[in-house]
Amino acid sequence: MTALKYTDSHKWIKGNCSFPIADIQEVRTGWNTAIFDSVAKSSSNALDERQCFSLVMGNNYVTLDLAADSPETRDRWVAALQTLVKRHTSASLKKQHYLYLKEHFIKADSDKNKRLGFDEIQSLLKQMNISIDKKNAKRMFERADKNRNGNLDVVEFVDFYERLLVRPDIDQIITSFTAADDANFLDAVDLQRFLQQSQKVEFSLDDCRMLINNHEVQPTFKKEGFLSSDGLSRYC
Ligand SMILES: [Ca+2]
Ligand SMILES: [Ca+2]
Repeated sequence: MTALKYTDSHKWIKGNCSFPIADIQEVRTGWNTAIFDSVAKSSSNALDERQCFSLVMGNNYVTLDLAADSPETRDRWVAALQTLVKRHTSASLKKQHYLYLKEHFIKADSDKNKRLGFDEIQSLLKQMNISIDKKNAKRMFERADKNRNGNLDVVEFVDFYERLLVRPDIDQIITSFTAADDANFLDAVDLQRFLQQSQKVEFSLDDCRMLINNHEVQPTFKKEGFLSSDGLSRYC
């Protein structure tokens, strides 16, 4: 699913009634927007806050404020929408991750032959602050070189990079503590829960956000406040 389309007979949503999932920044329950704030202050208000929720949309954070016909229906809508948004975010981040690696690939291709030889890979690993001894790097390079032409194309390089950073323990932490289905990152709340339950240390959410900011290396993840397996392995 890529968009929501409003098809009810009520007319109080004017104009466009179709919204890309990608535009939803946040799903809020209750009265937590300017519109609902004015509803809360109105003496003629007949709405029940438990039935209300809002979608915060786009870069301008415009809100779409909605009321379901019961609190149970509201909760089902909110749970489903939050799952959709997290899944979309996860897919989008995977794409961004590929583009991030492709950008490194292009920069590392010093002779511009659209392939990386072992020397170019070694320079790139140094530039990316990934420490691995030459023998292991060579072994992994050869394993990634599927067509055995002595170079890595971009697909082989992505495979090489991901194998390089594979840490089953890190993947297990992310699978166990992420709140989103099949997500490949922890947000600050997930990280706080991991630190409390597994490391027995108490960090505030602000501390967790700072920790993510300090350890995440992928710009898109950092901007979203997410810690990838790459970032977590630099912390653990
Ligand atoms: Ca090259
Ligand atoms: Ca190759």
